[in-house]
Amino acid sequence: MSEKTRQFRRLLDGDDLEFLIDAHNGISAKVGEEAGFKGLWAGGLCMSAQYGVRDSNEASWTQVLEMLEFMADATSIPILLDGDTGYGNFNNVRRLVRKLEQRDIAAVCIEDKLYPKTNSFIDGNKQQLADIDEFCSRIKAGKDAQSDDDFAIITRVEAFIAGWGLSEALRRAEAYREAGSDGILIHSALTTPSEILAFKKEWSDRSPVLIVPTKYYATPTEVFREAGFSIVIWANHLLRAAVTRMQDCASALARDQHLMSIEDNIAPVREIFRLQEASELQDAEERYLPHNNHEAQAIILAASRGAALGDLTANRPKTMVEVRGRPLLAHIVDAYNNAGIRNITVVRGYSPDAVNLPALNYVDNADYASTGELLSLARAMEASAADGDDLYVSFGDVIFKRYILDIIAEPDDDFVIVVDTNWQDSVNVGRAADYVHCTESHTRHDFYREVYLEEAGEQLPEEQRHGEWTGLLKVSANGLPAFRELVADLAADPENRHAKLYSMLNAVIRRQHRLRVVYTTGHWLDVDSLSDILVASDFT
Ligand code: SPV
Ligand code: MG
Repeated sequence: MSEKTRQFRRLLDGDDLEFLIDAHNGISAKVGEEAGFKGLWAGGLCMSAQYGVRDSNEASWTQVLEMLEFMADATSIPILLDGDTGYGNFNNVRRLVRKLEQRDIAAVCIEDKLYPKTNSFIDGNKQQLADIDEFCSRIKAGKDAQSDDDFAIITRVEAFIAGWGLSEALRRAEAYREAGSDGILIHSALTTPSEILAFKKEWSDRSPVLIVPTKYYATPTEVFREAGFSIVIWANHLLRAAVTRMQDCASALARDQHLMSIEDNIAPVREIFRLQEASELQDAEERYLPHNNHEAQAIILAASRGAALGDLTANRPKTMVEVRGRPLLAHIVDAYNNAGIRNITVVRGYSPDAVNLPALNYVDNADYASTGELLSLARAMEASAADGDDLYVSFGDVIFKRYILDIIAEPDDDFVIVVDTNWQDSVNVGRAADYVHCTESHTRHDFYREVYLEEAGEQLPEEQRHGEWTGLLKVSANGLPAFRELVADLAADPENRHAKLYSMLNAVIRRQHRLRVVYTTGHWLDVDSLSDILVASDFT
């Protein structure tokens, strides 16, 4: 016996008004379940529409079955299939029921029309109803075919749709009930619930009654509850929502020919991975595949207080100042985590006990007040895990969007930095910045050309500036041993006690390594002042 058939029975026979939402493929089924629905309606309209065909049995019943299998596998709640007319006569219905049970579908609804059917909202009153006795033979054959007692066959009365009145609807519903139907779906194309309410009043509780309020959508749900209906089916709303969003997205892309206008308004790729349960596969790979112990790591330099923030940093360093209710550091960690980087080392200095987010490695630079960023990096490199995969370095007061990590991850050079083309901003607000001079400036047309660093410095003359370094550096697994050695050598030189991090970039070049530059414009924020905190609150 299937748990899903029992779940559906509880919805159908229980005292409360219950709701099903349309699902038409695996991902919409999952979205419906996650929203809290206790059951799904695999409607003919939406199932056919997702295949791009009409709701007129243009998709074969086995094509419907194939999609149902994905939907059932993706979810743990019952699915009521809109089985149209049963795809033929009694013989087709009994085969359908057996195949549905094999795929863990909890129930099917068949309507009293002829194959091939037409959607009820298209010329309803031209539609021909099935002969009552012939339709009852479909119900009986279906009930006899089911092997699970809890599998339910709902019968849909189309009398109102076809222009018949209440007495024909009741006569048919009663015949179907006697033939073994487990519930009646009474359908109406009016904009008011008058027909279905009149039916329910007369039908009373002879068997559960289901409704599809697509046309009488303005009716308060309380009316359905008070009338004693069993199940309300929101029959096409996920599909319609998806179509609207897809149309918006497609026309924006066709118009702008650029992804930036839509990227932040659509589900991130990682949300798709989550819905697909990609992490389950990663765990399985851990269990079944030979191990590769290497994992990208990040170092966040967060030792300084950030005195410019005044009282805000009296008891905590700048990296713990809150933006949108969470410390800056948490936003930075999120960005790394979302890129799959979990091995993160944070260098603490000022008020180290206040830097206490979970799942991070900490290294303390007790001399933070009398040493520079380079020394903090050296401490972290001494303490951090062995070589083997890429290393990312960034500052504890620089937040960045996913985009920044995407563009720095791409090149397979040993050393890569992200540079903002808009260096003038730092001059306008009088903020210290690490300027860079590169082999080429950024141009929109040739943005994919390979550009390398030539020099970095706070005092770089204006005419030589191609951008501002964001503080983000990636060192490849291949470049890491040389980088380790270089940082250790620099740190050992007393001259470098106060050195800023950009001096390390110049040292990389002096040792004849190529340092690749990828340009961005925006998508990151260096939080130095109170006004930066305000800007950061809008930074999504
Ligand atoms: C469906 O969702 O496919 C239905 C309901 O059968 S309706 O489109 O209202 O006929
Ligand atoms: Mg239908």
